[in-house]
Parts: sequence; structure tokens; C-alpha cells
Amino acid sequence: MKLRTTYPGFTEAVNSFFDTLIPIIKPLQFKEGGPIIAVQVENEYGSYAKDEHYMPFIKEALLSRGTNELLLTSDNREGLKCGGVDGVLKTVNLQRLAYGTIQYLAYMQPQKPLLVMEYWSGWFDVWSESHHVFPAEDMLAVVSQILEPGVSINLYMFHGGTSFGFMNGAVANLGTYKPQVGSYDYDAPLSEAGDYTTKYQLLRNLFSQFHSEKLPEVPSLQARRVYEPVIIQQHLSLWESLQFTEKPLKSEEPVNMENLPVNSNNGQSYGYTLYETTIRRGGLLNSKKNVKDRALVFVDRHFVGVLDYKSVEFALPDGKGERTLSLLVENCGRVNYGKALDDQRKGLVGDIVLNHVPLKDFTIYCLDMKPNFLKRLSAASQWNSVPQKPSFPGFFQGMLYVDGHPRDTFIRLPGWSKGVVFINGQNLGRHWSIGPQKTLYLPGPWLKSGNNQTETQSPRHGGESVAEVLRAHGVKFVFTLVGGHISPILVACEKLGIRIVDTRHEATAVFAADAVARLSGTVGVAAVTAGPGLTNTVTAVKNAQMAESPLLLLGGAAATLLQGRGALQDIDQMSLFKPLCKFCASVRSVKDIAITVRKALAIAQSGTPGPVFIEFPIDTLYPFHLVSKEFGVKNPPKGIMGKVVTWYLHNHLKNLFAGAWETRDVSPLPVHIPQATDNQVQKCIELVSRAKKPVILLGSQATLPPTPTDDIRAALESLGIPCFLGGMSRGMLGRNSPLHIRQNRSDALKEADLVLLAGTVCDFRLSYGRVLNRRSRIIAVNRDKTQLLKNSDMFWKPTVAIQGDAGSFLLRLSKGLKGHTCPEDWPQCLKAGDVTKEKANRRKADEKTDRHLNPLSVLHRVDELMADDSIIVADGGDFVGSAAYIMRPRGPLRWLDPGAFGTLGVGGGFALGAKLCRPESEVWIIYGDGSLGYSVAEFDTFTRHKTPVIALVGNDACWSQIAREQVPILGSNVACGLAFTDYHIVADGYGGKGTLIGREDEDKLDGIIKEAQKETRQGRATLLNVLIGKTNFRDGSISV
Ligand SMILES: Cc1ncc(C[n+]2csc(CCOP(=O)(O)OP(=O)(O)O)c2C)c(N)n1
Repeated sequence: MKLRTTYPGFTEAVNSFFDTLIPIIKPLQFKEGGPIIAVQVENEYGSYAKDEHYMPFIKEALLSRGTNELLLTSDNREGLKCGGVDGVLKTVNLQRLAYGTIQYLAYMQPQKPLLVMEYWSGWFDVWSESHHVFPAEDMLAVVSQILEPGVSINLYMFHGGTSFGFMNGAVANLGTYKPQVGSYDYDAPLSEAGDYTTKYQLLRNLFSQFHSEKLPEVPSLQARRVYEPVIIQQHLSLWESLQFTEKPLKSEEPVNMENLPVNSNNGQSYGYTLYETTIRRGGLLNSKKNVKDRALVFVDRHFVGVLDYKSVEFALPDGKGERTLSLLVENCGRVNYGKALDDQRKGLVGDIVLNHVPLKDFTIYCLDMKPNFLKRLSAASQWNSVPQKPSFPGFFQGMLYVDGHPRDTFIRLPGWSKGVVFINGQNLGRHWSIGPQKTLYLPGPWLKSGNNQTETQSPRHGGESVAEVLRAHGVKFVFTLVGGHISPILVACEKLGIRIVDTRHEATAVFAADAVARLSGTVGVAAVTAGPGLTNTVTAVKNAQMAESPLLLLGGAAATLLQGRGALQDIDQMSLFKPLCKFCASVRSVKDIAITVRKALAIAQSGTPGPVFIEFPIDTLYPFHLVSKEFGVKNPPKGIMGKVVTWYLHNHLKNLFAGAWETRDVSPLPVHIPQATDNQVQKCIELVSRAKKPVILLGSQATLPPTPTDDIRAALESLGIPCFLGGMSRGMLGRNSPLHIRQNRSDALKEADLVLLAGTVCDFRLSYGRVLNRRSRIIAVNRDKTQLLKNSDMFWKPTVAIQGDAGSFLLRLSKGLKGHTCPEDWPQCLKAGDVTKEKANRRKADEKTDRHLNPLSVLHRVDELMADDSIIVADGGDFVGSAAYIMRPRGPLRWLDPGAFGTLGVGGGFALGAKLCRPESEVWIIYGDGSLGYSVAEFDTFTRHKTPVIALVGNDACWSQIAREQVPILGSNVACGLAFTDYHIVADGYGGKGTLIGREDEDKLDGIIKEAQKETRQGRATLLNVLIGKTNFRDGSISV
């Protein structure tokens, strides 16, 4: 392109623009009854003047389309020489009357009216320099001198303005480049916001002398508002935002913004472009002046420095291996005057060198911040509550509460350094702490007028909004322990048909929600009261976080107005839950409830699933009339203070309920699940097809949605690869699959030539990765990057590491390997090892213990007799550890244990959730006698809520798993001893059916088990208090 010349590319563009524009303005010309009295052919062409045919072309283009008012051109003194065109009035631009400019104009153009077309009432600002001021008196003196001899004048600017978005210009002068600020306040007679200034008053007085009639009154000013500070609630890092850009370009060389294949191949005009490449060492990074205009530089996404016009070189720190170098390049604004117009390529416009060698192989992301990108971004489920140390650069979201008609206002960003402000998806402009611009002018029409009315008579309350969203997401149960803070949620949920299940401890409520999440593939929900209600859930929430269970915790909170003022149960709950949850939000206004709950639900399920937390200050959950009665002013203090307090409270209440009952979308937001790329899957297909002795280690993540567990089972069977199943994936292959190997895992891993870690993590359960053979090829798949690579810097190294969903990956792998099966002798050989080991175990079960029953034999009997649809809940130490070896879950999602956090106390809650999800199934809790104590009171819940489960308690009057090592190592049994307590009577007391089983019952064991099964089928929760003796079965297993 050759701008402002008769180069055909440019004249074609002008022609098509004029073809649209001129027919619109033609009827608006003065001669045709409209307000247009003159048309300017070009602006300051004299400062550019690259083509003598150009101005005649523009003039003709205007005339031929019917422009018939006065034509003029406009230049500064220098430009007058070559800015004009024959038959068109020349005019001049100036600020001070120096150099005899007007006389020069008269000399250039005798016998023509004299016109100062741009009288510069002030001047624009550029970043980092001081704000321009042109004294009012000086301006008045010049304007008077112009007018006195009868010269005409047009003021530029009369009214200051804002360029908005990225449309600020830039000045290029003698090789320097200076971007202008977004505000075009200009020290003009009317300010950016339309306020009258001294200049305005002076000019008005002056002009009135040239006017015979009295001037009309000045219009009154626009109303302004000071809104409450915006609290930044959510954060999404730049790196997370990249998935919402157009497809990145892979290119050997850097490509500038304008040449990127984005926007239907029209390139990128404004915003930012991210260039990423791999470096293998540190050293001197030099921009060769090819950064246009400013780049933030990152190594492995850690900020290391800035490259711009002034700083073109700095040292990159050394580091090991391959590292990602990222340059986030900002187009700071396009030059809008002078000869540099054509030199306006942005981004990286040439090579960047590291130690004098040009960098190659870039991945280039266009971040032009256009509305579509912003729309995708704001709907993303990746937004998180703002971490204590948020990662920069990033996107931050907050809410501005606008009650009543929106008004013009200003935005100030104290403490922020540099960025761009978007309002309701529109780009307001840049801010930068270096100044001189300190605020951004925000016109009222940019804000959502909405209704935002506060309906003071409505009986509705925020609990109803919570319930509506939950119902729309298919939530069937809310687990709780009641408290006044949350009553409205519970009552509204029940009204909408969501079952409220109240437990005897808040931890149980959360454990139950966790079980629902795992078994139903949706989000489990618990609601607890403020303060102690919430602190009681901490263990269970942490457990869900480590088990990657999508859980929504709803908590009460002190009233918005009273937080931090000593209200009942008011503690900093957000700080408590931020480290435990993927997303934490505190609702600040009733109308935000729906979107906050929808977001929380989507975030819980996206990426690596996990718990999310929302606190509801009590005043967001009760109806207006009750809240205003409670918090309104009863006896306001007298005088001005009283007025202020009343106004404050009134305003606060109005904001709290503004727009509360407008119709809102309650439907689910999209859930984002990371997936392996085609290339990664292809690479794995090749690796597996070459393997002779592959092994799959399936972890809990393999049971997550969206892939049905039956499909995963079919995929595994088609692959024919021996599998070890852990966590929630136990039972995935049914009870007796030839592919399911249960014993000798470390021997198998030593021999395997390929190991697929499908959602399995190299933590303590795999000896931190040390059990993996260094010669094996290792494919690791995990949704969470940290888990995916855990200890890979120390003990193992993945051949392919995939951040993606394990279940979907297995399906694609088996599809790609259709027809190929693993050599059969390999699983057969592992299975033979299983058979031998299990025979030995069996013999151990037949041995008599010194007293009571052999726990292994009891577990074998239960395993034989339990129903095929049974779900097993594991809560304990040694007894449960033995059960994990002996009992065979019959299918996927039939085994529930705490997971990596390994907390005791999950039994009651897990069983409650399981029984509610699968009322037809037999739910067995395998308890240690110690562990039972945490949740035995939930027998009361099982009775009240008609959720009959069977508890099998291995009663050895001991916290055995601890004693097993404490006694031999430290020589004391202190704190490990318990009593052979009558737990069966406790169950009876809570309305269940308890049975004591001792050695004398050995022969009747089957009958007693069957009786318990019958009892539960008839609706009574049962507890089998089995007195057990000691075995050495678990010696050597982990016990801390
Ligand atoms: C909340 C919690 N507290 C303590 C522990 C430590 N711990 C692990 S196993 C265990 C003993 C469990 O005893 P019991 O439930 O009686 O089962 P047993 O080992 O006797 O079969 C203890 C105390 C834990 N994991 N979680």
C-alpha cells in the first residue's frame, strides 16, 4: 500500500469509500438545505506531499460525486507550499501568531478570504511527558488578534475528547516515536467530559462582542456519578487466554501484525501479538530495533524484561534445557502525521537475535482484543477468583454497580501499572501509571442502563436465585447442616424439588456431595452456615481438591454491611478457602447470584475438576423488607452525620437489591475439558503399536465425564493391554477380567517396555516415580499439568506428556490401534503371578488368629456374598487396606476411598451420597473401629433419610495401622489403643440394626451377612461389629 498517492490500491479504496460516504452527505449540504457549508479535500497534505497527482484526484473524486460546497485545504505554514490544489481555498493551522503566517497565507493566495482552519486551543499529550497546557489568556490574545482584522477562525479543539480503544495516534519526529495518550482532553474550551473551562468563558465573552444579540444561557452540565469502587473478582492469565485466540501461526521467521493470516487474511491492525519460540541457552537478546512498539519478554512465562525503542538489548538468564521465550508485542498507536505514515508495520518487523543468532520457529498468537475474542473470553470457565499473587499479564474482571440511569464517570486505577480497560466488552482505552493521563473518562452510555430498579416490595429472596440455577443444572441433592445464614437457600431448593439432606456434621455434608460428584459425573453441592459451619468442612474440601472432585460449597457469611465489624461468626472465609478451591466468590449483590453460581459450577467441572466456594452474606439471601428492617437506620444521629449515615445505608441497600429480580439466564455455561492433540495421539499410537510389554496404570481421572465408563472399558478390552486400576477406576474391568492385574505391580513395571499413566500420578502411590523403569517408554496423560509432571524432574521422564482427558485419550488410542492387540502371553504371564499371590493370600485368610476372627476371612466372605451392584466405601487403616486387596468391585464407580489426601472420616458421608445416587445398590462401608468414630452419628442420618447402608466394622480395639509401626519402632502403644466398644448398640440407638460378631459366630458368618443384607433391603441401616484378631498381612505397607 502507498497511502495518500494515486497508487491504484489506494485510489480504489478511496473510490469505494466515497461511493458510500458522499451519497450520505450530499443531501446534507447547505445548498440542499443541510448544515454542511464547506468540505475539506485533505488534511495537512503539505507535510506528506508524495504525489503531485494525488490532490487533484481527491478533488475530482469529491466533485464528480456531487459535492458542491466550498472546498478547502488546511496546512501549517510549512505545508502551505505544497498542500493545496488549484481552485480550492487554502487555509492555515496555528497556535501563536508568529512568523507572519497569516500574511504569508494572504501572499500565497491574494484576494481570497483568510481562514485559520485549525486554531490549536491547546495540544495533545504523549505518554511519559507532562500534560500540555496553553494558558487561557494567551489563547484569548491570539484569537482576538485573528478576529480583529476580519480573519475567520475554526477552533481545533473546541471540545476535548477521547480517542477510545486503540485509536490514539502517535508522533514520529526525527526518528523518535511517541504514542499519544487515549484522552484527547487537549486543554480545550470544553473539557473531555463537556465541562466549561475558563477558556470557554473567555471565548464566550469575546465572541459576544462580534454578535449583536444577547447570547443564550449555557446549557446545564451533564450529571456525573461517583460510583462505589469496583472490586476485582476474577482473574484469567494471559497464557490461559491463548486458547480463545484465532489459531496460532507457526512460522520460521517472525511475521508482523499486518501480515498475519487472521481476520479473514486481512491481518491484525491493533492490540498485541505474542511471539513464542524455544531457546536452549541464555545470553544477549537484541531486538535489532525490530520491536514495534513495545515488548514484554518472558522466559518460561516469567517476566524478564522490556524491549522498545529505547531499550533494545538485555541479558537473558541462563537455564537448563529447552525454555520458552515469549515476546508480547504491543502496537502502542499508529503515527497520524508526517512522512512516517508508510512505515507503520507493527509487532516483530524483522529478526530478533540471541547472541547474534536470529531466533526462528515462532508460534504467533494474535491478541487484537476484538469483540469476538472478548466475548469468548468472558464466557470462559477458566476465570478464577483473584489469587494472592495473580500472574501478569492477565485479564481481571470486576463489577461496577450502576443503580438508576447510568451517568458519566471517570475511572482511576491506583496501583495498576499498564493495561487496557474494557467496559461491557468495549475497549475504553489504555492506562499507564507513567502518566500524564491519570483517569479514563467513561461516558454513561457505555454502562448498562438495564433496569437495575430496586423493588422494595418484592417478597423474593436470593435463596430462590440459587435454587433456580441449581435446578437448571440438574442438581438433585443439597447436603447441609442447617444455620440461619443459609436457611433461604435450603427452603427455596426444597420448594423446587431439590432434596435437602441434613447431616450430623458439616464434613459429612461435604463428603456426601463429593460422593455424588464422583458417582453422577456432575457437581455435588453442600450448603453450610457461616463461620464454624464452614471451618468444619475444611478437611472434606481439601480432600475433594486432592481427589479432583467437582464440588460446590455454598456458605453463609456476615452481612455485607457488617463484615469486619464484629458480627456473629464473621471471619475471613475467603482467605480460608482460596487455597482449597479453584474459584471463590463472595456475592455482593443479589442480581449477581445467578451468574456467580453458573460460573462456579462450570469452573468446578472444567480443566482439572475440583471444589469451588461461594459465600452469601446474609443480606443477599433474605427479602428486601427484612433486610431493610434489620440494617436500615432506626434512630439516625442528628445533624450532618445522621444524614450521611442514612444516605450511606439507603444507598447500600439499593445497590444490594438493584436489578435483583430481572430475568436472568440460569442455564449451564460451557465446560472446558483439555484434550490431547491429534499429533500427540498419533505419536502414542506408534509407541503402543511397537510395544511388546505395555502396561496401563489407570487412575481416578479416567472415570471423569465426558466418556462413559462402559466405553472406556470397551477401549481397554480392545487394546488388550494389562491394567492396574487405582482410585475410582477400580472395578473398571469388572470382577474377573484377564487384563486386570492386581498383584506384583512393581515387578510388572520393571519388565514393561511401555507404561501408560492414564490419570495416574507419580506421587507416594508410585514411590514418586521411582518404580518406573528408566528404559520403559512412558506416556503420561493428566488434565492437570502439575500432576502430569510430578517428580519428572527427579525420578522419571515421560516420553510423551499430554495435558488432557485420560478417558477421551484412551478412546482415541484404541480407535487408532483398531485391529492391533497386545501380545497375549504378556497379560497371561502377569495374571499367572496374580493367581499364585492370591492363593498365598487365601491361605493367610484360613489361618486362625490368636483370638477373635481372621479379618481376611471375614472380608473374603463379604466379597463373595455382596450383591453385584454393590458400592464399597473405604474408611480406615489396616482393615480397609486388606479389603482393598481382597474385595473386588464389580464394575466402575463401585469403589470410593478418600484418595490422595487419605483422611479418615469419609465413611458416613460417602455412603450417604452413594446410596442417594444409587438407591437400588447395596452400599457397604468398610470401617476401621477408629475411623467409625468420626461418622457413626450418621446412622441417625441414614435412618431419618431412609438411606439404608451396611457398615462392616473391623473392631480390633486399636488404631492398628499406626500401632503396627509405632510399637516396634518407638516401643510404645500410647494413644493407639481403643476398646472393644459395642458399636452395634450405638447403631441401634440411632434407629439402625447392629450385630456383634465374634469367634463363636465363625460358622454362622454367611447367615449373619445375608441377614444384614435383607435388613438393609427392608430399609434399615445395619452395622456389623466384627471383633477381629491380628494378622501379619499388612506388614511392610505404608502406614504414616
Ligand atoms: C483425619 C485423620 N487422622 C489421623 C490419620 C492417621 N491414621 C491413618 S490410619 C490410622 C488408623 C486407623 O485406625 P482404624 O480406623 O481403627 O483402622 P485399623 O488401622 O485399625 O484397621 C490413623 C489414625 C488419618 N489418616 N486421618
